[in-house]
Amino acid sequence: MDDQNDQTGILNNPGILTPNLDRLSKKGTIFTHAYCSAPSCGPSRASLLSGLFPSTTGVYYNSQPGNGEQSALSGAVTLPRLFKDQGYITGLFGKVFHEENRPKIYEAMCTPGFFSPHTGFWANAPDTSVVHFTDFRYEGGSNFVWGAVPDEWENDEHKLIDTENSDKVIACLEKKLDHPFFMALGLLRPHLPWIVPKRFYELYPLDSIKIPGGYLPNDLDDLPECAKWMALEVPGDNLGVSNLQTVITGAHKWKEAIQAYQASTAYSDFQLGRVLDALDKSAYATNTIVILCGDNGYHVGEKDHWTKFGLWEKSNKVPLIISVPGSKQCVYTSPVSLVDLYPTIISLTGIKPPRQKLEGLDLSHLLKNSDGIRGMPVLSTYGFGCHSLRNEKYRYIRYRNGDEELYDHLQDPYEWNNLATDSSYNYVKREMIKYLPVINEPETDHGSNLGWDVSVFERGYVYDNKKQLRVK
Ligand SMILES: [Ca+2]
Ligand SMILES: [Ca+2]
Repeated sequence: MDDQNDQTGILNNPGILTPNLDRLSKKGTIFTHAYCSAPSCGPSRASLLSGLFPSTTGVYYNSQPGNGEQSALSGAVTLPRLFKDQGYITGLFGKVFHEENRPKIYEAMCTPGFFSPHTGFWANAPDTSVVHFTDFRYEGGSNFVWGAVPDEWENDEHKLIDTENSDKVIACLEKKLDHPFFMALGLLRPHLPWIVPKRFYELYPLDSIKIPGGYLPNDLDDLPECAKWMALEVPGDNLGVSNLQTVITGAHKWKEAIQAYQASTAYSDFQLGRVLDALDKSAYATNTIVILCGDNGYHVGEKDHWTKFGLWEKSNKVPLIISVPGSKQCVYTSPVSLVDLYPTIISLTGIKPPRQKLEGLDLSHLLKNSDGIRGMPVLSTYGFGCHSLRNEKYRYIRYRNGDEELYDHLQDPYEWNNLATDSSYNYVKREMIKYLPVINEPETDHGSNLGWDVSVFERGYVYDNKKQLRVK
């Protein structure tokens, strides 16, 4: 699920309807504190699918290829390639890798007839002039739009792309397959644009929508300048958005945007349910491992920030469920990483490992023992030298210029109180710093569409009283 944050039923959010995530979680282990390696689609997926950290590969941004068939991943064998090379039927449907419109890459990794490349966020989306969409427009990001389409369109030529790709996976599960299979379905929603059938919007009447509990006015006051810049300027790949919170609240669209995001989660969950139904009815019901995950977290106003592209809890926390046939329901609460999936899948399937040295940890022993220990803080990275570490109690953030944040999650789950300048916590910082990556590949390509000025951390910035950044 693309851009699915922790606003799900499985992560204890009353009123958020994800019946199919709930259903899957009853047949496996739910990881209540799972985090991406990078709070952005491309580098997160590159890390998950290669088993390597962004700081090792240098794949930090969406503009960089992250599919393993190109040089940016240093020839790492990606998960689908690993299974294909060892005789599995291998299928990729929708947004699995981030790059759009690269059918040749999917073709190279997949069994003929078992793929449907990522064709972009607007694929199959209706003309916005045809149906009623929000009147919110933001020139900084054409994706930032939402609206409902008629329910009946789902059954005819107006099928949305996630419905269409789910149909393709269902059709594969109805086939008699003469080899074991590895299949990945990349659902686009709840990524923008939030275009889903009307009935999903109707689940959340506008007057039921609440401002997020994690929002605190003036939350940024105790942050270093780099963090303020990251919160307000969104060094964000494809949006180029500046101070989106002010724009959205100024247009009185905060609750409407949250409604659209929640409706998109519900739609994506519905597609998951259709695939799970097909699996349950198939010949593979009792011998298939199912893994459900997001690729990055998502802010809807917390820290005056929208989307992902940050090093806080909200940007990095994702849903993760691993369901192995015959396993019982289990809840694991210590932090784990999506980079752990590669070694875990190897362990669960018995497939031979790739040539690259995997950097995640095998979680398979935790599936039966919720008291087991992963043993290391989880690393998330956004940009060269900008890291975040999360253990059971603390989140420590360190930017490339040395700026820091530290939060005590037992006392402060929303990360409101930055403890980094309190010397009584120096021992915590010293312990965390040991786990920062030793290798930090340079930013070989920070891309023309990033809006990310690589020198921002070195130059030093100040804010004026309108929260606009000015060079010192
Ligand atoms: Ca994403
Ligand atoms: Ca604060």
